[in-house]
Amino acid sequence: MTKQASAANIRHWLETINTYNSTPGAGTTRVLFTKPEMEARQYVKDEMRKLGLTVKEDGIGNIFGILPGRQPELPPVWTGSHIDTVLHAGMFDGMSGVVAGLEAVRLIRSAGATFERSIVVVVYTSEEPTRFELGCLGSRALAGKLNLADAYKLVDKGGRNLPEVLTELDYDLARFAEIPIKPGAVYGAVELHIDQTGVLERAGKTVGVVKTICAPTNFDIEVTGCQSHAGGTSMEERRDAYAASCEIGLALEKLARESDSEYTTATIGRVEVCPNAVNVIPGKVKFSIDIRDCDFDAKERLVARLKAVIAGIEAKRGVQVSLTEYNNDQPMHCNPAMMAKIEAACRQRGISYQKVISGAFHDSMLVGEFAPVAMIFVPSKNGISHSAEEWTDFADIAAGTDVLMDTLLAMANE
Ligand code: HGY
Ligand code: MN
Ligand code: MN
Ligand code: MN
Repeated sequence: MTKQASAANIRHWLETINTYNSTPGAGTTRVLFTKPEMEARQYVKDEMRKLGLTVKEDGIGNIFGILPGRQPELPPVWTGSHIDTVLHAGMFDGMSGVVAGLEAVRLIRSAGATFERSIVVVVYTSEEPTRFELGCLGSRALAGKLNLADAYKLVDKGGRNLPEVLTELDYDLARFAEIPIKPGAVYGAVELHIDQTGVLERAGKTVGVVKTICAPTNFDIEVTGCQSHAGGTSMEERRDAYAASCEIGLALEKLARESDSEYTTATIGRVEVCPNAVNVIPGKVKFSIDIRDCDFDAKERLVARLKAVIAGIEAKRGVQVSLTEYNNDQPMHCNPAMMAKIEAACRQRGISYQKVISGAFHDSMLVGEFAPVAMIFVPSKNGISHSAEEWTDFADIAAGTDVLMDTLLAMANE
């Protein structure tokens, strides 16, 4: 189909969603099930209905906007992404994929295109770990990897667990068991997302065809030393929990840099120093570890090496280290046939593209547990994301949407 996606439409939807924000003037913050996020959900559902989509929602708040095909009993084709954000974020991470899905189905409808399988635009609940420290809650539940018992273990900083929050919002917990999707029940899922690196921009390419989605392993780590006087305790006799933590951090960075896999990252993003006082040697330090890799075995090898390094630091410094793994996801390889469709659409439209790896995880990482997946990346300016500086040209999202539309239509007629 030659129809061109409208950059103006895409801009309008993104700018309107962006008004639902709890930190105006300091980037965009739309945390799961807070007022701005609920308002944004309502706006997207209203826009889906204006497009003639049938709107449904499951027991964890995944939203489905359904455009029926001529054979709606066949496994449908999905597209979509998330509308929740990290703190002080930009306006494109996640939202671009939802809006591209809306624009793709608008074009398909207005062109009167015929297709057999239904096409569904999905808003996945809580892709970001912002509220409950674990990402992809909606897609994780769809993949049967987050049941109600697991959900009770998710507690936010206010001490409220996910089922409590869902109940307060009138979600029926009895429906939680209905959420998982059986393998084969969805024909395939294509997600458009911003690149969140500088790879496409530097290469001068408009579209990234994702080969593999890296997966995180997450730890909470607690280092316990001996809190004591900053002046009275000599350098030889102190057991400094912060210095030990720094040594662990630098060792982790070195292990990630020296990894033999195609793409590895390791990040310490959250640190708490106790008692956090100028003249007291920290007795306890708690921090997060986020390790990503495109190869699960390489990630496991890195974790084993890290644990060996930590044992050495414990002995040398006389500290105790507790490492609690609370998540260990599998990297997701995208479906080659779907990737080929995306590439064919790019070639046919004269849109430049290249294959890429996603260092960021996405809902497609979990959706791939029950359906073949593919992702279409569009360039991030200066490679910046998870920041108010995040930017992607609307024309690039429109080009990606054209490719998305072609791919969805091709799959819906298979
Ligand atoms: O952390 C991630 O990769 C994603 O942006 N939530
Ligand atoms: Mn409007
Ligand atoms: Mn993100
Ligand atoms: Mn995202």
